[in-house]
Amino acid sequence: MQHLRTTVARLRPITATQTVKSQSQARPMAVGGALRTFEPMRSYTTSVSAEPFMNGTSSNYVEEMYYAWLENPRSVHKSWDIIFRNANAGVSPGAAYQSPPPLGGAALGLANAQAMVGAQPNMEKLVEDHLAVQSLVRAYQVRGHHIAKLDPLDIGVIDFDESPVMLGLKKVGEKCAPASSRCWFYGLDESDLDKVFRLPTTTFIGGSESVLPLKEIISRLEMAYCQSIGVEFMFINDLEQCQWIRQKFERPGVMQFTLEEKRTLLTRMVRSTKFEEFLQRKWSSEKRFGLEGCESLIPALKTIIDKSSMNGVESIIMGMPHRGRLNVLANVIHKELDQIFCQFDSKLEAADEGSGDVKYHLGMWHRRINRVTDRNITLSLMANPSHLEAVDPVVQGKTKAEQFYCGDTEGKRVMSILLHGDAAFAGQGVVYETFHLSDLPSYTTHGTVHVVVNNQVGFTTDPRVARSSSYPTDVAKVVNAPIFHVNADDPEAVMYVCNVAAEWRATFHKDVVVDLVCYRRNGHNEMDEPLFTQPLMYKQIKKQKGVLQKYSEKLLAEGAVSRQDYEEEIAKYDKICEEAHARSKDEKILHIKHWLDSPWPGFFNVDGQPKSMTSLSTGLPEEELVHIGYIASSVPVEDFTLHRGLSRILKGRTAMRVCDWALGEYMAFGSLLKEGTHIRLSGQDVERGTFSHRHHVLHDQKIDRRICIPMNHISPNQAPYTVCNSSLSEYGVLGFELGFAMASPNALVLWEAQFGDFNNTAQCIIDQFICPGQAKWVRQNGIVLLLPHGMEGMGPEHSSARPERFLQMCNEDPDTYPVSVCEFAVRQLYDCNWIIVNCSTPANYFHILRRQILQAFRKPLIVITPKSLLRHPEAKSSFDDMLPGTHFQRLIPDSGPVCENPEAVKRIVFCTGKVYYELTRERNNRGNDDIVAIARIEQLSPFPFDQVKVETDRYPNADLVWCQEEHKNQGYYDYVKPRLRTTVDRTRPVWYAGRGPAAAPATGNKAAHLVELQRFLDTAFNLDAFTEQS
Ligand SMILES: Cc1ncc(C[n+]2csc(CCOP(=O)(O)OP(=O)(O)O)c2C)c(N)n1
Ligand SMILES: [Mg+2]
Repeated sequence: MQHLRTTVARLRPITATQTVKSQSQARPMAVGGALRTFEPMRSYTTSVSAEPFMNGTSSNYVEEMYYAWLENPRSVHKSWDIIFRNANAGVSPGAAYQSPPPLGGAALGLANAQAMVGAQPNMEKLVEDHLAVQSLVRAYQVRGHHIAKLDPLDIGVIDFDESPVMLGLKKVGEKCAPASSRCWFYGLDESDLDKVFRLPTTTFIGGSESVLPLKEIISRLEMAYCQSIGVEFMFINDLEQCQWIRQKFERPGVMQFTLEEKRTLLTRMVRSTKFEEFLQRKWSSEKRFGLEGCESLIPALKTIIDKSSMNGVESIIMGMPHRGRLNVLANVIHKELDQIFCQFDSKLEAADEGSGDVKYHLGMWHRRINRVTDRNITLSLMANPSHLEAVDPVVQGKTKAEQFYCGDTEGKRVMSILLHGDAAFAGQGVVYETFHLSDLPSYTTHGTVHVVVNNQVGFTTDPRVARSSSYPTDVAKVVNAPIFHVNADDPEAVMYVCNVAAEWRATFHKDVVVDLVCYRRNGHNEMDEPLFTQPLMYKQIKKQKGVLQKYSEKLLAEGAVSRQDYEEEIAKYDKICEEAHARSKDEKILHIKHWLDSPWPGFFNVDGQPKSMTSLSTGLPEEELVHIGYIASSVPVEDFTLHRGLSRILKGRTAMRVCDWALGEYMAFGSLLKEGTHIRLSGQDVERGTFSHRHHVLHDQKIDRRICIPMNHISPNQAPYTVCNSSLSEYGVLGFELGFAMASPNALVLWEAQFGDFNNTAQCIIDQFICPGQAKWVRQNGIVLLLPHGMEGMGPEHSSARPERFLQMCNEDPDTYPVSVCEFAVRQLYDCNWIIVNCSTPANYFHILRRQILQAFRKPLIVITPKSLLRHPEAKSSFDDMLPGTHFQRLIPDSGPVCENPEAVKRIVFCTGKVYYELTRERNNRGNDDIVAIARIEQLSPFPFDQVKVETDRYPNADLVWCQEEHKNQGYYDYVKPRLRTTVDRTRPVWYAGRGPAAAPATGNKAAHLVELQRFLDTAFNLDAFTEQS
């Protein structure tokens, strides 16, 4: 009794500001198990609303009853039946009430009930008490998790009583409720405990009963909401979903398991626990980020997988951090144990190219039979860097791609599971960015199951200083994901919530979070001393019985397993580990290829090599260019009202045999689509294009949301074109597209930054995945980054894609002239970690996009794209430059008057990108186009040493200048200079014409910008500029 009292006192009603329910929403409700939709709350008429007790607070409750009564008069208590009948019959306000029949007693005859009597004095009390019960039910549903027994250590890092909300309530409570425990906040007291109350339709605790004594109501609510599971869901703004969750946790007897289920659970706990023990025994001084303290993670994941497989899922893509990763690989994905164990042998020789990665970062792909469902299931665990949570959007992108390629438009066959640490889940912004992709049409994966290993510590940091939210999972509320907190020391409760989570995902196709509240038995890794920083917590942990021990004792006591069976199970697994360990000693070579998370069947030859290493023409027949040009300039649907300005733009695309930038891109995309390559272009405002040049999605000016994508009307058998404006995120969206590109080599996946400057908020994806991905994890990736760049007086944040950073991360040696081999250019591409280009013509842009797909291997492609060149009258290409036989030009030499007498040329200015047009304009102004040559390096990385050498040899008397519009410490100078020097064998100096060094990428002052421009152009053409320095 004392316990009940305290509990109820702590569950006082929420304040008005906490009430989130919209009164005007349509209210679907479950009655008799079936879901119905009711009229909006306020739409009922009648005399019922005129009854005196229908004041603000009671009206909700009465309304619910009224609607239930309208559906079925027998579903409400007799007294209410009479009131509603009388009120509906037009009885005057206050006169509809009749004295109620005894609860549970014989029903009052209807005829009897027709006789009306005046309002009784206990009427108000009856309504109040029912209201109080309703509030009580709601309080448990909203805040039962505050007092659930979630923490195995019982150290209570979350103190709800001290949180502002609860303090406020306490004050309210103190005012209303005197210290005496007799008067409870809701106006009920001990004398009410045996009274019977009708249950509101928003609870399922009654099972088949619709009335219960108060005592039983409280006890059942405590069973549902205050044991090992804490359910956070009342913020969800969908009544059907709330009702679904309520019935999952409230129905009496939901938490019962069969003997077989319990034994399977015990076996899984044995494997999870004994795996870590085995590693600890064999390699006690190796870091493995063990799972001790959260061993129930393994049965948790297996339950989610079993249930999802039962619901038709065939492929699951998982992402996870370090904690328990080896255990997941062994016991969930079923990686061969000897392959895991041999990773602990540092003397193993790596058999693959690349630098590899530590064992707890590698990925894995495995198709197997799910033993519970007897169905095939493919599991992949994505390789990831140390950077916590960075893999989240990558997993989502790969999941989306797999769904896309198998036509799974609702996520019924492919799904993702993401694992998180408590500190990282709360702290890393990419978690939020990833959640925000979850319901967007072109990014949704139709629900992810998130599992948090909430060991209540992050490395050495206490949650009380690591986050401002109560739970580490609060971020999930932003997408209305239900959150199931569960004490990980109660494996049955863990299994139950995981089942519900998987069912939730299968039913609503929305995200859901399982928060495994656990502890970390060792330090952050096995070498760390946790007592330095968490002394009290670890004193408690040292006393803590292991979860396997606790659970096995429970099952032994219940008689669910015998001691002999249990011990045999342990011995069996130990033998499996020992045998695998013996086998692992025979491994001499480490094959990182065995750790691939995304196989590309058929793309490489049997030896894993590209099927071709020859360079191909990327040109197109004239008629194809004409056809695509026609599509690009037309609206292929009837009765479509196009914006007049746009009509003009499209018409401009029909100009004779000439492409501007947008049309060059159109030609590349259109032809690849026609050839069967799926294209996905994603990023902020990419549909129109930041600079209003692309217009791949046309909008009907008269009909809301009527759009047309002409690119999808190129040819009947073409591949689909996906062009999608993304959320305003770089980290999340670039990660997503990288994951999409990982799933298949047969798609051109492009991410465009709004301005190249913003790519640095996705730096982690660039640094950790795109640049070194192949070296670390063997898997190639052909993602394309389009980064608008150029110094145009737009200020420091709209000028630079930071090419210097990309260039600095190239794996090429600047000081060694590469050996000349057959197909040198292709070989170079094959060996590089990424390709960086800055095209100066639409034709070259067209070729590089096509080359990206037509070459027989995949490398990330970074394209520094222009802004002003999009409309520059000279930045146009003739169809002649795009016909069969033409290809991407790594370097565009000067083809003007300098060619007539190269010996007379005094200077060769090398440059890249848009500055070429500024240089030629200046040269024309000066009229020295016979003595200064200008060569454009279009492919910066790999550096076209061979072609640069042709140029330097062609002009033997010219001095060499590198000209760039960027500041000296930025742009390309530091990258190009040593390569130019290597090309000429350091026989000639390389001079610099460009802006001086600076901290910011560009000035914010337009006039200063122009002065700077003129100054470096002067230097570039002043033949005496460097005489003093030479
Ligand atoms: C982005 C990032 N910042 C910092 C780190 C360094 N680091 C590694 S583990 C860790 C603590 C993680 O805590 P939590 O997420 O709770 O996982 P746990 O180790 O407790 O399982 C930190 C800070 C990292 N790996 N990634
Ligand atoms: Mg932690």
